[in-house]
Amino acid sequence: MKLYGTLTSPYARLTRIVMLEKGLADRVELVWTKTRVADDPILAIHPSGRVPVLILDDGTVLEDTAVIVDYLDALAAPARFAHSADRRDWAYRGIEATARAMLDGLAVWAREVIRPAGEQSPGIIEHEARRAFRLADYFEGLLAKHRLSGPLTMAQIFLFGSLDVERRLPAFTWRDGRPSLVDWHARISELPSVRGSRPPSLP
Ligand SMILES: N[C@@H](CCC(=O)N[C@@H](CS)C(=O)NCC(=O)O)C(=O)O
Repeated sequence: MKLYGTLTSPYARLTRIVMLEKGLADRVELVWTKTRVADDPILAIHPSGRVPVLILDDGTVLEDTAVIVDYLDALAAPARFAHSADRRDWAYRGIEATARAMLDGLAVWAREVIRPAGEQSPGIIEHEARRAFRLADYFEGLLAKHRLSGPLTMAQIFLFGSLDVERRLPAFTWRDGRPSLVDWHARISELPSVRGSRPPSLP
């Protein structure tokens, strides 16, 4: 199967982390592509033009991080992510959803600031910046609880993906005054799956 991503997509990186955590690297070919360009190559793969997208060997096209994680988790036992035994741990599920919301908001912020200066919306930037820093405070206070400190969970993967947006968005200065988050991020960054999911350097 083939997993398409761009060098900058945080969502694509999250699916690579899950692929590595599940020991599936030898079954997945990574394909680096581009989006939002003329003759967008991903449009030849599927009409939404979004990454990540996983093409199964029978040609089935799976887009969306949650669907791809679901598929990869089901492929190799033991189930740990979409199919973990504790999907009915609603306190945890709520936190996972909030970590996902953080990444979704940061993706909007990061996209807004790469638009031409005259087309950017200060209102959207301010709204998303407030959300991102508010959620950084929330997670700073929560790190010791709710499966954020133990073995890697989807909540942790979404939180890592969110914090990692700092590489594209220097204005997201989440490190200031959040020592627990800084320590947590440093530890997660060293996990083999997280290191291995880094995109190759730009040509
Ligand atoms: N809900 C999707 C979001 C994926 C997404 O926003 N992908 C971006 C890159 S980070 C994309 O492909 N953008 C290209 C476009 O919108 O045309 C998921 O979870 O996979």
